[in-house]
Amino acid sequence: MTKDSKKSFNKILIANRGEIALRVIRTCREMGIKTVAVYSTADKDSLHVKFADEAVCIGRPSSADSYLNIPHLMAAMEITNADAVHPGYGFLAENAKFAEICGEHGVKFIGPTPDQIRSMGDKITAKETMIKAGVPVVPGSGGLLGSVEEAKVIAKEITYPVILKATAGGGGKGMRVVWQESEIEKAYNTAKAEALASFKNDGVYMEKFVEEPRHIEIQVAGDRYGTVCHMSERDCSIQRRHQKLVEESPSPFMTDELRERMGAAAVKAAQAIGYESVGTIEFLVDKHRNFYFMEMNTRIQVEHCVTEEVTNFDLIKEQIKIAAGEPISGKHYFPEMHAIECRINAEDPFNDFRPSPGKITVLHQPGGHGIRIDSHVYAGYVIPPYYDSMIAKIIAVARTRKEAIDTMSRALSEYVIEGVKTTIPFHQQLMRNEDFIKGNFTTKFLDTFKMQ
Ligand code: MV4
Repeated sequence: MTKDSKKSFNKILIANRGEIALRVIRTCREMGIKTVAVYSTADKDSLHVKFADEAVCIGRPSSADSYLNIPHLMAAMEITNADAVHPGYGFLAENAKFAEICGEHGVKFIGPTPDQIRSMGDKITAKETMIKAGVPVVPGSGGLLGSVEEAKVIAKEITYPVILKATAGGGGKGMRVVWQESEIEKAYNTAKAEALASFKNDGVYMEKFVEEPRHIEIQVAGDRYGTVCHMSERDCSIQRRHQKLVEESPSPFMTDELRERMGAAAVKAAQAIGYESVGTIEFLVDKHRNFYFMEMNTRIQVEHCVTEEVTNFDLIKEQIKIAAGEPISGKHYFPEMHAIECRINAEDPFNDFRPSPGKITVLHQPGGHGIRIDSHVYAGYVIPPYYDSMIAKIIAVARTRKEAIDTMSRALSEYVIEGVKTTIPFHQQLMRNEDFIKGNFTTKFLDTFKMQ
């Protein structure tokens, strides 16, 4: 740490595991902030445990007993005297109750306030807030559906196809597309049952179904003084069953004019809830370049790295500084490079992406010009079966999209992982796919993609 830089926090506890725990540790070290890792017994040999200044075991392998166990985490904060907690993504990152409990115990939650988390957690409330703020949303029921009869009336008004969504949902659970009136009763009942089972809340609402959209999201940062800036977009259309596999910035579908409009809408969205942290506004974009607010992610995301690479900006550092009360610059950031991220999962792309946990016997990670790898794995590491299967993110950066694809292809050809199956062959084939190379893809792309 340089002499004149101000220390925001003394010690940050990272309530997470894997590559994101390591990512936070790296920035903390650069800022001169001490770190505490927490780990389950399944993660005792994990790199985040070795690289943190201190480490505390918080329980058995299952997430409920460890990374989701609030009393265990609070005890770890108390015994290590941490003055802030970084939740990473997943686990408790968007748990308003956890953020609230941290505050009550004098530990700063590095993220938005509990109220800000809550205001985006319920999708109908979020949508109402966006309508009031003048952010475009997909036309629909406006509120909860009270009956199948009501669903039929509204569907007739907005015209088929329509989509039913859980108000407590997000990320695809409890969603049903309905193409004609004869299907609506069954779809309504199953959407409600799925919502109840997944979220203990059976509230569903309806929207016009946007066919073959792109998923384009805008990174934003806001501070406690009301300043919000937008920081380029990410195209996350390459998804499989609502799991992103590849993200890039800028979006090949973007124009300078659309970026200005979506950026302005994203700023309005964040300002509407007084957002103070880094966050993401997700939009659906149709073929005519109409864009619609989908949801807001009130956390740092897996794919934040592509934004860091195209804007040359450390988003974790910004997130920590905002939490410490520092003002942001207020200027918007535009992509100056092209970055593509491939998620390397321990999954078999030749066998329906089945998880492939186990020991990594041989490992060679690529490097060279334009390559960044964020990963917690090493040769001899055992991938536990209890958590998600992402083991690395590889990010290629270049001046143009074509060069970024070429750099990614080259790096993937150097990648050696033995002992477990990985998604590397999938990414190699994708980088050679004609439609991908042309930037000609929507969220439907992977439905028809076949491994050779
Ligand atoms: C939609 C949609 C089409 N029309 N809403 C999927 C996850 C959740 N965040 C919202 N999702 C969608 N909402 C309307 N009105 C299509 C999807 C969707 C999707 C969105 C982004 C990325 C991949 C997707 C895959 C299938 C469906």
